[in-house]
Amino acid sequence: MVSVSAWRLPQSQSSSPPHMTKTQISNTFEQVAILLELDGANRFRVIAYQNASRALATLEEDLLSVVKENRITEIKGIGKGIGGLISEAVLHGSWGNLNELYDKIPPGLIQMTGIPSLGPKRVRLLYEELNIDSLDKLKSACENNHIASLEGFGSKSQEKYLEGIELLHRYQGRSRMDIGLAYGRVLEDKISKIPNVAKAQLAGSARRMRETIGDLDIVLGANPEYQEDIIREIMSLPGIAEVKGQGTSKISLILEAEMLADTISNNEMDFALSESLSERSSNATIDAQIRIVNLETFPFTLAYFTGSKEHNIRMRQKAIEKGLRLNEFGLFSEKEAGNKIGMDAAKNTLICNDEAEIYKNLGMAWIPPELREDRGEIEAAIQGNLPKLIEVNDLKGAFHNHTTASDGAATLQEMANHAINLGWKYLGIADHSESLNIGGRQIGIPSGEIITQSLEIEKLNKHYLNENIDFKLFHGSECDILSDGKLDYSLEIRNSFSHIIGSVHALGSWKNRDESTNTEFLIKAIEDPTFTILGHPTGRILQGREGFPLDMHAILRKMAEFNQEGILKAVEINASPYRLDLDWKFCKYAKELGVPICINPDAHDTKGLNDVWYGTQIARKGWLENEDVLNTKSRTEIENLFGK
Ligand code: DGT
Ligand code: CA
Ligand code: CA
Ligand code: ZN
Repeated sequence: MVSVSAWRLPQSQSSSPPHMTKTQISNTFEQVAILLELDGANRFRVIAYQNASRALATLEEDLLSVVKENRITEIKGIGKGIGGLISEAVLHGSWGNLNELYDKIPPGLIQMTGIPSLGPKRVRLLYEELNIDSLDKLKSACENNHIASLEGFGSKSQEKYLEGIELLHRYQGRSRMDIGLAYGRVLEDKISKIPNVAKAQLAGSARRMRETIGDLDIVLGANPEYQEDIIREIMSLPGIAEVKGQGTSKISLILEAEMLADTISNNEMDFALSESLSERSSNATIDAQIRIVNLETFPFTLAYFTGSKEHNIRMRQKAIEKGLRLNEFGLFSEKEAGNKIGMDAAKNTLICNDEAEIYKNLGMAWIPPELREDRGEIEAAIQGNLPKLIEVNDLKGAFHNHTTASDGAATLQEMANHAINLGWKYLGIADHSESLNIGGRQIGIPSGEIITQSLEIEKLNKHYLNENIDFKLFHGSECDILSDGKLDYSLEIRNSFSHIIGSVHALGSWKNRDESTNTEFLIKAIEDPTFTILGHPTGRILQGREGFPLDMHAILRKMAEFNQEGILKAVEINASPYRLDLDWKFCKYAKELGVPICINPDAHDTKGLNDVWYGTQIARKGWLENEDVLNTKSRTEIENLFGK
């Protein structure tokens, strides 16, 4: 079975040869053979790597000696070229130019080879003929009967591929934030409602709002006498696909979509939890671990399993500095505990009623879970200058949204009405620009047709004015950044828009170029006087494809220069849970440089606007406050910044 995540060449773990083992090299060559096939390479090259992989897997001798004694090509199935690669891997831990091959092949193609009945040759065919480079595209091609007509494929193939995709989704390692949180919040809610559960709270990466979630961690506090009954109740919840383990203090489960059948209410997540969530997660499963503790222990266990591991390690250091020991059971005197461990050591813990009291005992303010990544939050909590994090209700609008004029599913008016219902004061429309084609179909608005949208927007804005509706549409464009860094459309057309979201869509040439070239071209685009906001900066799709290489720090520094001169250049957090790009790790840097961040839903229908909730969580994770985010500003401020 082929792994479904992007592949990477192994890195040496040792400071002297052998840098790679037989198994590592054998597995790598197996991957190389698949990558070469996906790349359409000569059949003999593919076979050469397959043979070499097999030869290494069955080699009994010590590989380092064989290499040192120059006998590698004496092994049957290993020729000169591959022999050289093996020596290099063993002696130096490097891989010749295999890197290029690994970088070149879209991860989506590799994922597709994970479908049992779909080999690399056919994947390549589907890519060449139908431009299918992801599981999602394959799925929709199957559902729309586009594959049956290809030579060598039939409707049977389509059925098998759909089954295969289903299988892959079920066993994929991590979940996107939207799916993970949906499961997490529902499970938390259902457990909270079980009789005699005093407290149940989601911890782990889900509480920290990571963009993807490995497994769910729930901490449950209850009186010991009730715990047995509570465990029995949990085991009878709907949507448990499998029980991986069950003890008196810990349960490990695999959850499936049935758990989401009745959606939760009375929750801040309602903002984002739309019907589409259960659709999105229909074929995904997720692991969950539930820890059951006494009420006195609850805050310590919650803090511990919220993590991150890096944050916990720093917290423990802070405790040690005070002669204390901190673990998931308590905070207590190091001296008294001596060599006792776990619960036993924590018997005489300081009483903490909640997390805030734990932090207080260590001389800190309570740290919001999003920040617990050891990226300066401990220092800030000691100095009392933690950021006051932005909230979704601080947003007054958003600037990157599509309508039926390009590839959106809702009309201008429908989008505007939904924005008004959200309480927003403005909405920026940014449909795709002329040159955007997908699979040969034009998606973008041709130059000659922009005027139609422009007049429509003008008309609606007049209506809002006349009716005293505190709302305005901004007419922008999501303008393609072409491969040489030029912007799509003529200067005259670009000047007619209120704002330009500059986005790279044709990723091919960007993915095949090095970081510095990409950075240079992107800076060229940013320098264009009409450029306002950088859209989905790296083009990544979470769990789908990596973004193109880019020096994000350099990009942000360039933007900072403009902002210092009073010229707005902002970067978006694309709030779609599929993207969440800009990555949160760059937000703090942008903030420090004074580069405004814009939380943009990139909505393609009305519900899509709600995705700003996810973008806001990522902004919080990136330390952002109200004032760091462009779309918290008033309409007048925006008009001034856009200069129109
Ligand atoms: P995930 O599940 O991969 O998305 O990420 P987390 O952060 O939820 O990680 P997980 O589920 O392995 O563990 C939950 C938390 O438990 C983690 O954030 C910190 C804590 N934890 C787990 N293992 C260790 C450890 O070895 N040392 C420390 N200090 N904390 C740990
Ligand atoms: Ca976890
Ligand atoms: Ca876990
Ligand atoms: Zn876009």
